Amino acid sequence: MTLTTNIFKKEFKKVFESQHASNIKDSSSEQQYAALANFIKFYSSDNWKQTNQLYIDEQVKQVYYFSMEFLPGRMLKSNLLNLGILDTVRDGITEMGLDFDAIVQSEVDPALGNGGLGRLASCFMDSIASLAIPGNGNGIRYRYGLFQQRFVDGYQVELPDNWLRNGNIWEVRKENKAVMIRFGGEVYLKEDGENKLRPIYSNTQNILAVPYDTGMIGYENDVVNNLRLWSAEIPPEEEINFKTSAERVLVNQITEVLYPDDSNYEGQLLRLRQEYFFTSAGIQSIIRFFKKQQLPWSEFPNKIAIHVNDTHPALCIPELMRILLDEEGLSWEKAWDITKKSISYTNHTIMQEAMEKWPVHMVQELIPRIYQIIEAINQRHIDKKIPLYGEELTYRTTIISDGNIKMANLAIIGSHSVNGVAQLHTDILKEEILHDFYEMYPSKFNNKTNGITQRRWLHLANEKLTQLIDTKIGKEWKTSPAELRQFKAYSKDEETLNLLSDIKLENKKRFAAYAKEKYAIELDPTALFDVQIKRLHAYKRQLLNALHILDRYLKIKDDPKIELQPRVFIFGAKAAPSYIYAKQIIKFINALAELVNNDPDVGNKIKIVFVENYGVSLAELIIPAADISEQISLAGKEASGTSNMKLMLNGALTMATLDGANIEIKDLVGEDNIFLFGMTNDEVNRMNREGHYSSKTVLKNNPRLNRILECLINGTIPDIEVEGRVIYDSLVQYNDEYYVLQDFESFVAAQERADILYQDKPLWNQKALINIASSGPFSADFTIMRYAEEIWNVKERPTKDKV
Ligand code: 26M
Repeated sequence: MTLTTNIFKKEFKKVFESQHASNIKDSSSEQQYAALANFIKFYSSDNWKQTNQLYIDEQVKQVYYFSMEFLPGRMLKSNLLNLGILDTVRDGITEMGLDFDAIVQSEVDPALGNGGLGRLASCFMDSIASLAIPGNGNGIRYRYGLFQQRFVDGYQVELPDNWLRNGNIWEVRKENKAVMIRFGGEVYLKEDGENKLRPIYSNTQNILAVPYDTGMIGYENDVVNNLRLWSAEIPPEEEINFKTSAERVLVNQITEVLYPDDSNYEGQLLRLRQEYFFTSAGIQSIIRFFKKQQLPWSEFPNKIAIHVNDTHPALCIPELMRILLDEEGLSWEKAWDITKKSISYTNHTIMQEAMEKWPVHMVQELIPRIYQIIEAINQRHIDKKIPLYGEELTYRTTIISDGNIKMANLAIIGSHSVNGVAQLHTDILKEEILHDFYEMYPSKFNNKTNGITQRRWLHLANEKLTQLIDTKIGKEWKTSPAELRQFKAYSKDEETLNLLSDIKLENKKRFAAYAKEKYAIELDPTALFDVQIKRLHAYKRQLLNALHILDRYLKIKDDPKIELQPRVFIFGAKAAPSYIYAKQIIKFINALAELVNNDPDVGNKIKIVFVENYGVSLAELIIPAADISEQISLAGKEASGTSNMKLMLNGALTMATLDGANIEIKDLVGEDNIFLFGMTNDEVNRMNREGHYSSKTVLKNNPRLNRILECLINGTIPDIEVEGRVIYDSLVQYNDEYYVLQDFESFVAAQERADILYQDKPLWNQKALINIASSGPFSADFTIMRYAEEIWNVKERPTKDKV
């Protein structure tokens, strides 16, 4: 059935009235949202069922993407877009006298992830479905998502994110697919009748994992894949065994809340519980599905690919081994062969403090059988590799050392593929961080540069720009993102450039309206909008950005008549609640904003907006309004970055160090269309090696910078006595770990080049257009095609339309 506006209006009214027994005109936008989401869920349910059935009937190979985090963003509009009914429904809603945008905005944005890693997982789900690849997500249904951020006197305050308060229309609870997860107790191995060792468990605590499924709708291809999120419950038949309320609390705790730390690993027992809970549940449900097909076990790797998103789900490896050995009775050799062939692993960070390791005693107590298997994997690794590589190298690669289990080592040894997320990152893994493993397994290592879905990040977030591109080069880029390069043909076309700049202005006005309403800040939409949006971390150097603003402020104070390109500096960043230094930087930037925004000498030359509670929805508002994209991490530290790609796709020019995917952006747009500054990775390495860096010397030779830093401690900025001192000391006394001062001069110089270029509007617009037209290669569609071909060995399914 093709949905026309009239049919839609009639059907939607029916759905609404059956639910509410009242007139739609008298309802709230939340109620209208609920009715519309239900309508769409119903509308897509046939395709969901049929996609699933087709995978069963054709016994196709399927990929399972295991991730502790997913950040899907609001789903109403993206589902409408992918179903091909966005305009029909929007027209219908409008004709009914309802406010479509208000309905869209009243959906909650599920924050089941921290940042880049979680959003990448959701971009991948969109591309997997849109490429008609048989794929599934596997994760945790947290009762509370990432904390909501508020500022109180400029300090970050965290509030719980009760995202399920009004229910979640997209999910379907599948009680019949629940599985049991075993924790704790004792285990020993006993010979069964057939000369095999079987584990005998006692005193275990059994917890029920109940899946909630959400359809992942492909773009105009009738595919609906599945995202399965697990929730922990007390098994009804064991109610009696959970006697104390403490025991009950423990169960509910497992899937209660997302850990809000994306930078610093802490060995918390509850986190380990979460990791085993969702990997065991996912692996059990895969095994169940595979067994229904009645194929020999040797076929398992030909039917199933299991991807672990960072090491968080690395227990997939011993869990799959456990089931194959203990429950299915396979030999170690067979089980190990199947496991390695099925599993692949992505590394997302080289920050040592984020590398997961678990104390042996913790794993032993919580999941004793899994510990035995990890120990056996470790021992076999040692026995096999010593004759080949000698003791020294081999002992540097063991899974267990110093009483800890190193999860990256487990993930590498137990998989057939290890990938980094940008070329530089992969090179650093191969040559430095994981070099020993690279010597052992050179062919496991490969690069898969991250990507983003152009459907959410251009089509939905920037509909005006989409219209312009559609009229110039057609609509093919939505499924063939390489087509975006055709837009380059308009880089000298005055009319197109003017339209492009009109659209940017309109998007900036939209953000300005938000800032006015929310923060009562008046922004000049013709100012240059300078954007840094990402988690707050020292290595990402929001501090460098802030020091540059302070530099401008002092210039204005010295000479209030100075002519400066007006700029709006936009920040969006959450700090991990335990990351004190990051929170101090937030306070500093907020205090600076307070000072600068209210100083009459400054006027429109500088405005600072630090948005509260940055997340996917705010990204969709900010990114289309950006002129400059701040990607200023210390070279070698940011694995890839993905906001860099989203901002480029929306016509922002990148202010960049040669780090992560910035290098690939530079290669695509050319050095004339990006602002580069700062040390390279090689230069940073040399400095680290030689150990000569002295931030004090940098300061001694740079009185201007010295004066800027003094402002942190001399009262220029009110109300940062503590924070100013801590930040000052981190730069001066503790020698500036991330080379903020070293890169400062070249950063300021690059910003001056940006100011000058911004005066030349036609040239600026031309460079913006070249950025948009060069961003096709960063579509997650390409990234996923490479995963599918080079790692997972899964095929695109010919869709109904394509057959
Ligand atoms: C680990 C242990 C305990 C609690 C939380 C964690 C944890 C959670 C998230 C650690 C790291 C987490 O995320 C890391 C991350 O987001 N990395 C980013 O991944 C992006 C996608 O590949 C890259 O673009 C970014 O450069 C990288 O920083």
